[in-house]
Amino acid sequence: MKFVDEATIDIAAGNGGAGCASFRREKFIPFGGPDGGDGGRGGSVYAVADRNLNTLIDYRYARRHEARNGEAGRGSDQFGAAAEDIILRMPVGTIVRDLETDEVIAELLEPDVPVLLAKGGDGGFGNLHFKTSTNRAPRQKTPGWPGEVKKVKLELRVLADVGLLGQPNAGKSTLIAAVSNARPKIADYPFTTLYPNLGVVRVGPEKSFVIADIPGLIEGAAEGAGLGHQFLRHLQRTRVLLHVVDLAPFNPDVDPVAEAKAIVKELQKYDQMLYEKPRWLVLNKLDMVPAEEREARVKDFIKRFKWKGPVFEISALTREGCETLIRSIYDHVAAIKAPPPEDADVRFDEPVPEAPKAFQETRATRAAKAKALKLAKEAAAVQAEASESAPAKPAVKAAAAKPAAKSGAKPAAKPATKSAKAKKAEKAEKAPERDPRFDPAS
Ligand SMILES: Nc1nc2c(ncn2[C@@H]2O[C@H](COP(=O)(O)OP(=O)(O)OP(=O)(O)O)[C@@H](O)[C@H]2O)c(=O)[nH]1
Ligand SMILES: [Mg+2]
Repeated sequence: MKFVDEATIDIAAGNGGAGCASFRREKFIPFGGPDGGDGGRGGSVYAVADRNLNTLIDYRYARRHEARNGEAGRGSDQFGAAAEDIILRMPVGTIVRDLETDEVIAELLEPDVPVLLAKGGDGGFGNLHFKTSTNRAPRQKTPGWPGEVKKVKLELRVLADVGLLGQPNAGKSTLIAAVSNARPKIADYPFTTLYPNLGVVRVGPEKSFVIADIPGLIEGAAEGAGLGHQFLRHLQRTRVLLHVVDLAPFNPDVDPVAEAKAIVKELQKYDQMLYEKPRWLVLNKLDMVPAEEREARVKDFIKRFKWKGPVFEISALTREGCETLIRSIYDHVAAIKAPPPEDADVRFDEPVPEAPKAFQETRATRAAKAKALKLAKEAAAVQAEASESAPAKPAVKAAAAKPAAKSGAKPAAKPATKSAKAKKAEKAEKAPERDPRFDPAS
């Protein structure tokens, strides 16, 4: 099936049905009252990601998707039926954008989760809705609300953990075929791969990651050379990029360093974020390099390419070095995917809540406290003097002195309670006298 990763479609949700104004008319039932029902809701448009789809080709052919309108209300208390919603199935990883505002409406990352794209209009109200005790024969009704109409752009960005990047013929498809279950076309001419291929790499039981092979990139791709650079969008969701370099080019005049630099330049031209993504260097076709030359050639490449990141030396054909590569990738991807450590129990390290404003110490209360303390000290000193002259009942006197000092120091506390009492009394006075008619005694 043809791979299509972009499409523009029109979607239209259904309008709500109109409300109805009608009255009950029956023999021997005069003034039957209003009985016009509400209109039904219009159908909405939903999008849902489907694991079994991998292209947007369907939306190149069917470009308009409309939900039906809600039914109008009728007499005899009949409400209109709501219209059915329509569900558009798209590949996982599709981004739905409003074409006019360029706003992202939905990103379909989870399969089988419906996302609303356009809401159907609500139904109008029938006159049944407007009846009140004072208006028993309402003639009002409202039309249904219109459904949302949008022009949307669908863009597919495949969901993969690892992306392969490199010149045509670098051996990207050979690598993905060697390590994953994908079986892309492999041939010794450039641009064999025309659309992204996904493969699942199984590292162990329950341990796997997804790898994406995309078409080769060449210098000038930003200007449309080769297959252009639009398919680089499929690398945007990956967590690490593998820059595959052919270290034994068929044409001896070709310099792998210059080619690798050109790729990096194109990457930066396409998207700065993609350029800054973790990138690992994978030097391929080492089986073509004599064993004694390998080390020197790899060193020379790294030096001239000014590379400081991780380097892997492999041969996709003989699968030499592939095991180390996929284990490193798995460790990297698993570390990123690992859920963050669970938060410690908040009950034990929650900050102590601040005292409410009413209980916070004000300058006045602090001054009052200090005054009380001073008075208490003075009383204690007097007490001590008295006990020196006559040591009878010292504790009782001190106890008597303290409350006196305190009450003297906090003059604000008593009026406050008093005022509350006074308020209560006032309220009691103000309360209207009970109606004697309702008094059970009378
Ligand atoms: N000797 C040798 N040949 C390889 C190796 N890897 C790939 N090749 C050959 O290189 C040629 C191109 O390989 P592909 O995997 O199609 O390259 P590609 O990067 O996918 O190329 P495009 O899809 O055109 O971008 C094929 O003939 C492969 O057999 C390797 O490690 N050693
Ligand atoms: Mg290929």
